[in-house]
Amino acid sequence: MSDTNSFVYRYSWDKEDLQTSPWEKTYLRGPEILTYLEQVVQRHDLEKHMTFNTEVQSAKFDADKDGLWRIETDHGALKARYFIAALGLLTQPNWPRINGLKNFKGELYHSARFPNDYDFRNKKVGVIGNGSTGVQIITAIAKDVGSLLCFQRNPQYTVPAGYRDVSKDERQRINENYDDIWNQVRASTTGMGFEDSDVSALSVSEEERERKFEAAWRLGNGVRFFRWTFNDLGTDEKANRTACEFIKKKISQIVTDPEKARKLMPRELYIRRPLCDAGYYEQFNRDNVDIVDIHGTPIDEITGKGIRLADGSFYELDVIICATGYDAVDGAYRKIEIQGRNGITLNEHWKHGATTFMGIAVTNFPNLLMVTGPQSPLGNLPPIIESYVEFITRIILTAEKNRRSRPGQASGFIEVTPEAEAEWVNECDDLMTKSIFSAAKSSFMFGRNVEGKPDSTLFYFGGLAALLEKLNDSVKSGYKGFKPL
Ligand code: NA7
Repeated sequence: MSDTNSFVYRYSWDKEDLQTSPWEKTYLRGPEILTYLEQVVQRHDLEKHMTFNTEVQSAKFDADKDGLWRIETDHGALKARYFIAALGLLTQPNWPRINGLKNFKGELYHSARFPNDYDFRNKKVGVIGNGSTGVQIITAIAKDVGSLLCFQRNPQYTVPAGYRDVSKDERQRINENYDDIWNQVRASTTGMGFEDSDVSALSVSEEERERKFEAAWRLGNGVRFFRWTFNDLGTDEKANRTACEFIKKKISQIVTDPEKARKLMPRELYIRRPLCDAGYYEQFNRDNVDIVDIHGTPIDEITGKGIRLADGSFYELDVIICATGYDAVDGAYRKIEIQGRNGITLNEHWKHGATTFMGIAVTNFPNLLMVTGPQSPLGNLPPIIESYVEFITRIILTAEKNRRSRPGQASGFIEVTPEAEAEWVNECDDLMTKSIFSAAKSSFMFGRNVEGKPDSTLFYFGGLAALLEKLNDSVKSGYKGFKPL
């Protein structure tokens, strides 16, 4: 389930579709999102532009011959002037590196490749991981499994999602105010359809703080809990701790077994991607659900029959689900051999961490344009994607116009300057330093969840509104940051 309100988890440019599509709940589930996308494709006759089941293996820029990209796929090669990569932030599964994983004789799944049909009734199921996905999976399957063991390294904070029906009145109000809603989305940090607070958690009384947190808890949504309540949970440790204490109190109120409650108590600050759920903590009141704390006692080995911890304890299982996340952000780019000027590869350019200019372009990779590449904002992706697509469309149209007006001359490229990229990287680092997120030890926001990956700032913490301003400034100034087109 997406945790963006369903009325803004969609493209903004088809108003008729916005007003007539049959969304009934506050959030969309996976199959509904797929149906929506299929309908967009049908409605706008897009399938003729698409080729499925084709994997790009390499893309090489040929500066010497014709300045085109040569793209090799498992179904043959092609040439292109512009290489637009929209590979997704969360597409490359991160399998845990655990001895013997492949030896497991039962059912083994990764959450990113989950089967459509499964039957876990009467089975002993183990889930490794308790981020957004682990929390959702545990909540969804707990009631339908024989037993469920949650192998948990770092418990996280999660709040109710607020999944419920959208009333007729609400729907009407939304339909009547679409323009204002999207204007607000584009003027906000996360683009999720709610206002950010401008009040410090430390500027109000304890009672007022409780009241606000309680209101957010009832309303639902993790990101709203984090940003709509107070403006400094992400920047001030003391403010952040007030939210931690509120959620911890909820955990001890909800979870009846004190030992389970103790294991579920987060030890870190509230500095990961804010989670929400449809009754996660409640699941631990079931007799068939328990936590295996693997923080001090990591998994040593997976055998044919189950999971063995470093202290020798063994858990027999029929099913293991790895909800262990993604080689996020740059993972999918790194899998393709992408080669720019002078034979330099993207992996070489990103030796110390993935860097870009505004999440779009990389020095020495002319005409490679990324949609939500590394160092783009965190938040509601549809409006972020739209912002990039609009910018990329404009810059290509300008580049093409210029190219056609100079026949016979060497054509210009869309190519970012090293200075602009360095400036963007500094800004991303600077914003990250001002936040308290960087203390999260294994967060995918810095590539720390994948062994051997460089530790670097993979997101732009400035938000959607700031990105849009920068994109618009660049357009207005004749594409500041890029070499003359
Ligand atoms: P996340 O947020 O990266 O969470 C991965 C979870 O898996 C997290 O609890 C990790 O524990 C755990 N993990 C990863 N590797 C291991 C090993 N080797 N052993 C034990 N536990 C492990 O991925 P999600 O899929 O939940 O969410 C990613 C995004 O997808 C999310 O933000 C949404 O936007 C959609 P750790 O915390 O590192 O101790």
